[in-house]
Amino acid sequence: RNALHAAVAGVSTLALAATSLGALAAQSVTVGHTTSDSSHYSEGIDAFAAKLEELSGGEFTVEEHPSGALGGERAMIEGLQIGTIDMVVTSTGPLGNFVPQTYVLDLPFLFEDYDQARCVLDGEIGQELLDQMGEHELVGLAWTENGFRHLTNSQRDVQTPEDAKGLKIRTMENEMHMAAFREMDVHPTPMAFPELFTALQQGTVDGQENPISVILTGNLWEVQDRLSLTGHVYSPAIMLASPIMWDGLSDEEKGWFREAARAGAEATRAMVSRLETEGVEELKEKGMTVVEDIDKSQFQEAVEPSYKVFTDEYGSEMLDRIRNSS
Ligand code: EAX
Repeated sequence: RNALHAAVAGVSTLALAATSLGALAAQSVTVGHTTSDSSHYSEGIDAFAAKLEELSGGEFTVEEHPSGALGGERAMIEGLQIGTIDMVVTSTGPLGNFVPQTYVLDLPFLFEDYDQARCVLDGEIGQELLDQMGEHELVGLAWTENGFRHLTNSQRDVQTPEDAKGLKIRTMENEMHMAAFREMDVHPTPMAFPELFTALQQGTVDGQENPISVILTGNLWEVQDRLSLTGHVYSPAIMLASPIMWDGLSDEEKGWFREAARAGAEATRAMVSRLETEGVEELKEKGMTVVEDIDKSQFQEAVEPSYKVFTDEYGSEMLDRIRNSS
């Protein structure tokens, strides 16, 4: 009986040892983003984590840091370059400061709908832009999505560009977005996302613009009572990795990351699509006045001169390719 006991104890000790060896060997991957843990990015990171753990047999685990806990998007991208963060899900907001080729994606009214934007990003053009990341000490794993951006403010119902004139609007730290708002005689105030809620609460700015998911899951409806469904610009998002982590991976492991990132993007896009309608209803229930009847062509006309700001600096080749791709 003692011998049996000893044998059983031995087996469980062995099993324990194997488990802790496994745990030791598992590499934790830190992923940062600015949105909340109920957001479309978080949904994507959950799907990414599940897929990566499955493909790697538990070799990698994912540690999510939501709500800007690791900083704003620009600061996190810098973190990737110096290796203090392994991965980031970010909008293209500050990305053009690092990879100017991506500015083309931030032009207002460039994409007509989700299908067109997703198709371009999943095709040759999207792949070329992902590859560009490599020349700027970044690794582009997959395009994912933030969504079409809509305008909110605390002052008045905005239905036309005329209504928006004179408002102080927080924008992302993005030259193209700022140029577009300047053309509308709106005062753009660039700011990192983690500072936005307080700025709205304290009235430092009158409004901001973001996709429905961000307005809803970031609780911006608590400090903004008017929403205009302007859909003035498509906001791509990207899953980026640090080259410092990446260079330590084998080709097989890199393949797992890429495949998992695509699974993450799919989950994020599904949630963005769902909230584009359901989320607006929820925001109404939370007390926002929603201006739905917007003549987008008026806004489009108002921001049109910002295209020249872009082409003067970066030419029109990529722009033409995107336009011809639909
Ligand atoms: O990427 O800064 C922003 O308004 C972004 O849309 C947000 O951080 C999610």
